[in-house]
Amino acid sequence: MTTSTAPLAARLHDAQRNAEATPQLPAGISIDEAYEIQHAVLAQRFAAGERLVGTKLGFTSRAKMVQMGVSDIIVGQLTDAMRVDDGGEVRLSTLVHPRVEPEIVFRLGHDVDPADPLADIVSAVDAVAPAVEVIDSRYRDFKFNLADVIADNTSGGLFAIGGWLPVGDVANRAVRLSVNGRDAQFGSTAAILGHPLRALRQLVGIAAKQGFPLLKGHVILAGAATAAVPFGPSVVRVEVAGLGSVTVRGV
Ligand code: OOG
Repeated sequence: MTTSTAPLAARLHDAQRNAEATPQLPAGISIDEAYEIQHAVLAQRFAAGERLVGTKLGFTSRAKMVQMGVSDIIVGQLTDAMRVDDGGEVRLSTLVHPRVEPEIVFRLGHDVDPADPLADIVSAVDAVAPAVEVIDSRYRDFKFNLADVIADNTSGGLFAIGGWLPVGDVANRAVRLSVNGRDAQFGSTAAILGHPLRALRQLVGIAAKQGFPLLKGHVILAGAATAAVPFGPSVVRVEVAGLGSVTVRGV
């Protein structure tokens, strides 16, 4: 990379803090360099007192790949400051151009060592819940390439989690996202790589390569099952058949 990581990370961090869009990164940044920038962005949040609470996968469904024109699985980081209570409010002015997505989320009951070739992340999961993710690209017009979006913490914004349940069959559950009571997106957990547990297995490899810890209590967003929809002042509800629902209100 010709440009050093630090100024790019500072620019992305400021864009997030000030809710102001920023231009895409210079061309030619590799995927490894993009994860380095992401780590540098998150380091600024950790220095400000935030805590890592999990990871999020992106582009695990065709609907998302097609919507954004990116077709590789990506991983971002979740901090405690990104968590919104179920039923809680999201101040839209703190975000650039937020969108919402329906997801399911897994919780780790014990640490997983991503470097261990025998690591079994599926058996480490102790609970599952419906989730709503508020994504927010820091790039103008929500336009980015693969390296840009990785560097920008994979458009990570905020997330809310519904009630935790023991992991049963999550293979083919209907997923519904509604806005002010009107249906906005329908899908199935099968849209997530054919089976959402596949997303977890993919995560281990990326975590090993890019230095993401997978720790007891961490939550893992498996990636949206449908395309995202713009988030304006409204009540957004995600329902996953058999898993219940979760709601956030944009104000
Ligand atoms: C990138 C984040 C994608 C997902 O669930 O696929 C993502 C974006 O679309 O801005 O979170």
